[in-house]
Amino acid sequence: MDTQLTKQPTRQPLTRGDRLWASLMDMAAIGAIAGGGSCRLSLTNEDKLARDLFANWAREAGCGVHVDRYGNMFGIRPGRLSNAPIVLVGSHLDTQPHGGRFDGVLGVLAGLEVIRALNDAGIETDHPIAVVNWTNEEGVRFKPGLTGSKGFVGDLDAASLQGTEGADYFAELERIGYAGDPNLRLNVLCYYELHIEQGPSLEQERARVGVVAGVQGVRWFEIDIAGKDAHAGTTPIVARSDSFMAASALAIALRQSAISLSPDLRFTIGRVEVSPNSTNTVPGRTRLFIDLRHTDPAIMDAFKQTMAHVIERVSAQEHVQASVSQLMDVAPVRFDTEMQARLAACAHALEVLAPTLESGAMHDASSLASVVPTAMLFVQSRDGISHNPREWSEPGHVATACEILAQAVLSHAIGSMPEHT
Ligand code: HGY
Ligand code: MN
Ligand code: MN
Repeated sequence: MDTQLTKQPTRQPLTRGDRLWASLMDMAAIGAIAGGGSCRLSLTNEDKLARDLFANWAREAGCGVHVDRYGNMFGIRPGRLSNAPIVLVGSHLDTQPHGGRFDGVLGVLAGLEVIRALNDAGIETDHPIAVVNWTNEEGVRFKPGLTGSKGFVGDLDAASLQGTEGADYFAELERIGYAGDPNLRLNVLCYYELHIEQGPSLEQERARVGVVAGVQGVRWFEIDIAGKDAHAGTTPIVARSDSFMAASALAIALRQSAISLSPDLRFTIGRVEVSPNSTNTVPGRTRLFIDLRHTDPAIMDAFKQTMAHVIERVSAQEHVQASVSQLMDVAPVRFDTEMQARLAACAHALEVLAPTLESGAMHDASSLASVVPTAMLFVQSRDGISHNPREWSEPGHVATACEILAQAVLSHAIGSMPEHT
């Protein structure tokens, strides 16, 4: 039972949770999949439709819409001081293949709701406020993930961008009409990201929202295993150089290594490519894609060393050649403590419990935190489920979080702290 049901905000909220919810559901209809989720892989036609809808909404809200070299979209609401740095708020519209309706989308549309609400209230701010849609946060179609936000902060080697199905990132931007201005630069005061927790903590604490202290580090690797294509019927097992069997032995051995290193080390193989992918051919090539996460880079360094030894041992025993490459490295981040305090103060002013917690999931805020003061607010996820069509957050929780976000953003944009600090 939600402990805040008995306490109602003492004043009229600035934002409209019903309007935000309606926009969430309208956006969810683009790329809708069975089970109530959405599939909008970055730079696909579904992503284009979502971008078009977001751009229309932003223009209707009086924003100028700007696109940068990486396809990041910025809806900018002017402030009184046109040269003042921008208060930036947003997240991503791209999804996982079996994505939910809230991961990323909530942060973009809550940012839009903040702008809509300021328009309704006739509030003019000193600083401009911009809502952003970052490109390819999920990293499904192109590696690395966090592509747009990494590009924005200058932490991306564009030449290293890889299309997982061979697509070309910049050609796809061109194809969907979102090849932006390579010279676009924004002067950002600070960045807020509202996101679903994607984990169980807030539900366990019976809290609607939580202030995020930091995000664990994330590294992606590819292990490319070369064996030998062979006939399934005529080749004795002992005579094979079977890349898939080697991959299987590696996967189990590496998982055991991860468990032995640290119970908090998150080791995942979510993508495997087997070639030639034919039932009656012993596969000559298998590629494993690893997602590794921990708050301590030294633990991930230790795993990397162990992985090299395990690959050497298994390759010898399975008569294959294997190479490993690192596809992404997102350092652990700590968010701005003053901005965390603002979020907590805004929650307090609404008489809402807002515990502090760590993020197991990665976010574009990890990129922004390297260049500007950054903070995140989480909304409770039912059963902690995400990257799954069953992802769900309560409308009341979403409305509360959006109101807190609006108050925090406004406190920067008009240059004053909320009460109760
Ligand atoms: O992978 C993540 O943690 C994020 O949800 N894309
Ligand atoms: Mn996300
Ligand atoms: Mn995600």
